Amino acid sequence: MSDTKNKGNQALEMLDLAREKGISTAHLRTESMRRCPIGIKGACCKNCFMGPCNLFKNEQGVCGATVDTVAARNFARMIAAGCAAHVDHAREVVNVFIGAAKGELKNYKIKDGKKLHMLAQVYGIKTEGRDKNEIAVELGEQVLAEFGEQNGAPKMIRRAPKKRQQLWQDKDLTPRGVDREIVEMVHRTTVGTDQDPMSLLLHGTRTAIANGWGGSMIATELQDIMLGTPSPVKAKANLGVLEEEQINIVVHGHDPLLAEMIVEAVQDKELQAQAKAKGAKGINIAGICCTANEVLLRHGVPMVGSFTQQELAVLTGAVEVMAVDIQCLMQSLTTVAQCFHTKIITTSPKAKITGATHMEMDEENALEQAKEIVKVAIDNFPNRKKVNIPKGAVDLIVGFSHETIEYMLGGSFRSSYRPLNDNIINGRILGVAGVVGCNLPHLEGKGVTSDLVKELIANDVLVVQTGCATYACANENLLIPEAALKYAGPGLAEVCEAVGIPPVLHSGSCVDNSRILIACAAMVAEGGLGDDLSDLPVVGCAPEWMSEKAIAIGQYFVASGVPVVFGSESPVSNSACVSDLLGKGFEDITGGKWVFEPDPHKMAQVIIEYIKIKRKALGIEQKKERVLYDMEMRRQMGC
Ligand code: SF4
Ligand code: MSK
Repeated sequence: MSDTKNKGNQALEMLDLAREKGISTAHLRTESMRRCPIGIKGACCKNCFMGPCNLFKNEQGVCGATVDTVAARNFARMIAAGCAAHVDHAREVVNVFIGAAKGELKNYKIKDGKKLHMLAQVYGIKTEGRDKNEIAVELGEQVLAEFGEQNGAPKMIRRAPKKRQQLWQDKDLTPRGVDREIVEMVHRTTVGTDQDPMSLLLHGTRTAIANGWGGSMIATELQDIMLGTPSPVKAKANLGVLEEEQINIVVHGHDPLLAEMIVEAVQDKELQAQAKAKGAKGINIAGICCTANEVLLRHGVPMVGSFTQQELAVLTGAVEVMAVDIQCLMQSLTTVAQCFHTKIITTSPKAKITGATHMEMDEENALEQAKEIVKVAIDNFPNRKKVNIPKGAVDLIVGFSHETIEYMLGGSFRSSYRPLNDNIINGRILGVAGVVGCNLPHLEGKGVTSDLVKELIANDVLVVQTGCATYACANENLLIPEAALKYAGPGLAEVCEAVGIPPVLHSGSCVDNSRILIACAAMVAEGGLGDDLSDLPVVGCAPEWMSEKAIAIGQYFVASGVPVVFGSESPVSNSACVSDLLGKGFEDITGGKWVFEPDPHKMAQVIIEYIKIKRKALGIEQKKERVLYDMEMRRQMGC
């Protein structure tokens, strides 16, 4: 069983050490940082140099832009930036995918033929009698061209329910290529361009759809085809996964392409022997942030922590190398590393950090490069001084891709979402909440995410999880099947026990929120829960969001008809008009809406209330007795 001795306190333990040593971390900086009272409300505009203008104190900026325009513009720019991060990640994946299919990149292969064929169908690519690599080249090239599509819609949106596609068409929300929409979003928000708040937000919506049902979904699906579609795997999490007697390499960021190779490289016998020759008992690899999520759900590589643990991992003094790729990398990593022997290695030309060692990702020799990184770690081991690794790690089961959820709940006989839908209809499961997103340093150890999740599962809400929220819940032992018995309501506990799953299902990284969209579309297609995503008793939630990517994700859920509840403050609170548009305004257009609520108990109540409203609309508000299928009924279902 898990060692829960230090439950939730490992970060706090390390922070005491940071204070003692006088080392600055995000947690300590956030204590002394007075957040800008103007920016926090979405009231600061710096889109031209007549400003920056303070729209908290003034009704208009120098150019005449109103409080509402500035709030909408800031929000829309966050969407554009978040989408850009996901899409540029996707682009790298597609380029490697094409190279792998052409046989030019020897370390990457087309692995999941089933998923390849499914996507080929979405893109109208002929598969019969064709080699998988030939199909993959055509798919990759189509996808790449689609990013810049000037007129047509991304083909992935065909995976949304028909009614949703029609709604987007009717409301002029069907996007073009995602690059096209991001560029237009940035253009519209420049001084003196689009000044109507709803017009700005609607274009933000097109941009977000192009990302959620395009960029992010492409990253997820092509990564699965190349690296393997996840299935459940047991793993460990916490700072305690670092090994005192081994060489520790931590992978961090979002792009799994190089991290996959490092996972392979550490198995190399020669490198293992070299590690032993330096006095280490072996080589341990672990992850931080979403790169951690990627290697966790494909290989069970332990997770050191989330976004807020990155500096703390260095503070243990036990990390020989932290190899980072893109996104959510704290610049302070190199400053903290200066106090220890840790080498911070940047690997992307798009994410360099002053003071780090740069070893640029070389796709053609990725495994060789990964071995070089491992060698740096081995050579650095003798430089290690005193280590302070908190004791204990928690268990977790991860890897619930939408295919796995379908398989586990539907069974090997007939994989389908039918049993999930049935259990929602009969009331055992009240609804589903995607609890995703970041961690905030000032909320470290306060249990905001885990308290919210505990309240949801106690009310029979099945939770699906991605990103750094995973770590917060793993730390409270919520990602193990036993959590169902301890925390879940009787209906959810019964389902979890019957299937052998935790009440909190881990589905991957930030880009993998697209898995939740696909699962929702499959629930609609299965029948019995309405004919659009907005009919489902499903809610999205990011209790500790901080990244622009979270806003981009939130907007694609809202665009898809799914309401989202975000913690912390609203970034548009200076404008009652924009706050209304993001709430009631979008509810009228797409069926989704934004709610900002910092209190975890109130967040849970908002989610449960919304789920109950949807259940009532579906006519399933009363718990129904379970119907046991006899052979005839199974035959009728096509089993
Ligand atoms: Fe001020 Fe307008 Fe310039 Fe913004 S765009 S900084 S509101 S003058
Ligand atoms: S890493 S975007 S802190 S989830 Fe995806 Fe975590 Fe948020 Fe970065």
